[in-house]
Amino acid sequence: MKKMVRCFFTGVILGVVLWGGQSLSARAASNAVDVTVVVTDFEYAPLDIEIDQGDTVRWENQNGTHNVSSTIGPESFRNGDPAAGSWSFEFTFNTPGLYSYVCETPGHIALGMEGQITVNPRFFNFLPSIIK
Ligand SMILES: [Cu+2]
Repeated sequence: MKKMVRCFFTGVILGVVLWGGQSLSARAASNAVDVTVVVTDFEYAPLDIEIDQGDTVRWENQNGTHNVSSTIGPESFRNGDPAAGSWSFEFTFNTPGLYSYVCETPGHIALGMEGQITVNPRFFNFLPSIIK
């Protein structure tokens, strides 16, 4: 009986892991934009965002000379030197954690161009739906 219970739980855990992995790879394949951040003089809107592991963020410059360059976080990203015009940049966050990024145009950090992204692990997101 003890062995059967252990076997059952091993099955449940294996199922959860396989399900999570499948959902992650399915999302990566679709590569859809989950959050769009508008870049203007002198802000990222929204400034602080919370997303799930595997989500893609898109930055769209609408006004001024700016860029996107990570300063803190498990993965780094940078779209190049600050530029004017209607550029856009996409990054997919596959590693959970807290990220910070800035605009490297001199003086823009002091004007508020420092954004934060919280990436939640996908496993913990669908765990409550199993318990329900
Ligand atoms: Cu800027």
